Amino acid sequence: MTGLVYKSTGSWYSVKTSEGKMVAARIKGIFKIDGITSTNPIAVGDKVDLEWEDHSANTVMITGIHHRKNYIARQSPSHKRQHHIVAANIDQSMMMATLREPRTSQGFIDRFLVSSEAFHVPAIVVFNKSDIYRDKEMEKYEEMKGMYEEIGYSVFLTSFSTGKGVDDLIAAMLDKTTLISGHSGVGKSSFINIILPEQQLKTQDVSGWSGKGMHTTTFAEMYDLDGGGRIIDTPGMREFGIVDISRQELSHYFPEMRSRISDCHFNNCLHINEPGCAIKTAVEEGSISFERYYSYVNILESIEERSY
Ligand SMILES: Nc1nc2c(ncn2[C@@H]2O[C@H](COP(=O)(O)OP(=O)(O)OP(=O)(O)O)[C@@H](O)[C@H]2O)c(=O)[nH]1
Ligand SMILES: [Mg+2]
Ligand SMILES: [Zn+2]
Repeated sequence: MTGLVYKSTGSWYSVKTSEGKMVAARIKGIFKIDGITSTNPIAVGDKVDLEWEDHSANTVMITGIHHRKNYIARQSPSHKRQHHIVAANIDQSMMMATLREPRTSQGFIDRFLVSSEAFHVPAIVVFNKSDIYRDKEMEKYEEMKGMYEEIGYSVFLTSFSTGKGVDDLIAAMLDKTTLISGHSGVGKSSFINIILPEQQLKTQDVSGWSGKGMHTTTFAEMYDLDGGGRIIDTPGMREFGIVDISRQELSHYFPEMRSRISDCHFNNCLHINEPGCAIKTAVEEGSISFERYYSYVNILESIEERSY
């Protein structure tokens, strides 16, 4: 019997069997997958082999894991040297950002985009809570929309309070497995409550909003979409720790840099102060956004600081 993991809460997993039944599963034995150390051997989206443990109690044992098409991992917040696999076998990743309550920085968005590029998962960017944007946030949104669309990312403006932009976003998820990520309080669970009203996930109390983020969602969980496709809600995160990218390859994960790297004078150019750097020239000419270059430099420095 095989199954698909819909939720992982640590030692127990919710798995939908190939017959369409939701069961509680545990791991049998020790799993070592692809030689990577992760804090969670099995993640939401994994396809697994199952054996019945207790038929009447609906519990099963996970006895094997199928090859992953892909996965998204980030640095475990508690053990920096370990990976935390957020989800496996996904078709696209959605960065849910807000420009107010809370404000998502471009640095955070760019780290997420770099990570998606590195894991070969197409990414889209959503700016939610448009109903509370003032002129200055709308200007910022227009600026970021232009910047991201120019380099190939789709950008959406939504409000889950008014319903603005929701239909377009739903259309972009049809027949795909989409992973939603973003800070706590941006509206990830609210979105799922809109598209799957029967779920009614816990969301943050409006009156309790402190600007700090209380992480209402505590575990990643996958849901089936009515029209086909799946969506994975995740707990909000404060920072996005990038894993396994070397300084040398970082610029390959910036689409606007990738196409220009071969024009740099040195083939190991890090695009900082090397002579004949095509990336720096493009930034000076305005064909690469300064803000994106700034994110690049920041991420590069964070890789350098890592001593392992
Ligand atoms: N004004 C406004 N509030 C929104 C919108 N979308 C969601 N909210 C509110 O924002 C708060 C946080 O929403 P959640 O859906 O719980 O956020 P989350 O991203 O799931 O947060 P975590 O589970 O902590 O990661 C709730 O009070 C929502 O009602 C929106 O478009 N506009
Ligand atoms: Mg949530
Ligand atoms: Zn260069």
